[in-house]
Amino acid sequence: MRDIFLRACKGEKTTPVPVWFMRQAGRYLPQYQKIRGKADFLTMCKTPELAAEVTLQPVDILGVDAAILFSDILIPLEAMGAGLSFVEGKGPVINPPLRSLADLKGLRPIEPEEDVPFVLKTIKILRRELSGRVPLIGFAGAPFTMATYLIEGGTTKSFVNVKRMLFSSPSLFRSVLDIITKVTISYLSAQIKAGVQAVQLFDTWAGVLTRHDFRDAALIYSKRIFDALKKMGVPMIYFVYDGGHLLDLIRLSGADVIGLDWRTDILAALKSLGNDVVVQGNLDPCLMFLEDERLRERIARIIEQGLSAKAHIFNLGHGVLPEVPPERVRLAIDMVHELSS
Ligand code: 1CP
Repeated sequence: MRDIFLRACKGEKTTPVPVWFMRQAGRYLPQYQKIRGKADFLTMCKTPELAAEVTLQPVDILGVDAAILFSDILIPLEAMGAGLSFVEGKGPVINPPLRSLADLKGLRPIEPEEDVPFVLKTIKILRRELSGRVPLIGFAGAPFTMATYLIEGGTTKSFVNVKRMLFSSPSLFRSVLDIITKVTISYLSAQIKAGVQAVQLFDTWAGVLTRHDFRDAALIYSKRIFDALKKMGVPMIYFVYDGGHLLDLIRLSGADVIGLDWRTDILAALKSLGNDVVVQGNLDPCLMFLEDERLRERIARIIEQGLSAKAHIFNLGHGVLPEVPPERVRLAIDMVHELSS
């Protein structure tokens, strides 16, 4: 197997540097669009053959060094009893949103084998199909980010409902985080038992918190998840989007790898993290539109900075944009390999 991704996760400086991209499966790929044209997004997630097929597309087409399970962070919320849908042009919707103790009582813990068997089946298909190629990454949303979707009922710009609950009903909010944390531990354990070789916890919205609130409402729950999974022995990645002001706290999470968005240079991030850490990132997804030579310079700069960390996994600072031509993505991956060899 091409194992540079797993070796880098464990702290080895590899040649070349491994690369994979968040949202590497998705709308920018015509091969994805073709399948998506026949099935809606939730059906794709729940049909193991389709989910496995789109997971493999970037491995086959782009030459990435890791596959990431095709699913969504919100899938376990549905299994917990929340009403989940993906509305065309609008994104995820949770209806009704969680606003009271009575709403919380409607949520239950999950038994992954019974409640999300399709995820585990997808993983088993993928391990078979990937054998001898690249490792498979599993994932989940971190508790604060999951709570945001539950309480806001979907995407938000103001975070007014989730923050209002955090500040005005702290004990209710803690109960929401507790149940999500419990579910996430059993969900990720099941993914690992089914065969994923690394896990990433996505904390997409925790960056809206002050340091004080991040510690109380995000970090301790994410840390609980990492502490519980540590004994399973697979590398764990923590990605907090827009978390530049939180890096020294993120370092305390217990994750093996820290994901960085593009706002903080790797060298600046290492001042807060210390150099004895594995980092993942952090090309601005919009730089993929640059002409070749400028793109090469930007990639070279990130690889150079990554050398100051214990080890480096190349990635974008957030997901691949739907507007990016697949040839650009392929070119960027080739450049990472070439420039770090
Ligand atoms: O075809 C479509 O219309 C669906 C678009 C889509 C896709 C391709 C959604 C809806 N989710 C996904 C896949 C997905 N989501 C993956 C697959 C693996 C890969 O990376 O290739 C992963 C890891 C996610 C994780 C995810 N979902 C996150 C965390 C990462 C991030 O982007 O910050 C979040 C916040 C979500 C929620 C979600 N699901 C879908 C969308 C469009 C969103 C974001 C909505 C928002 O901005 O609030």
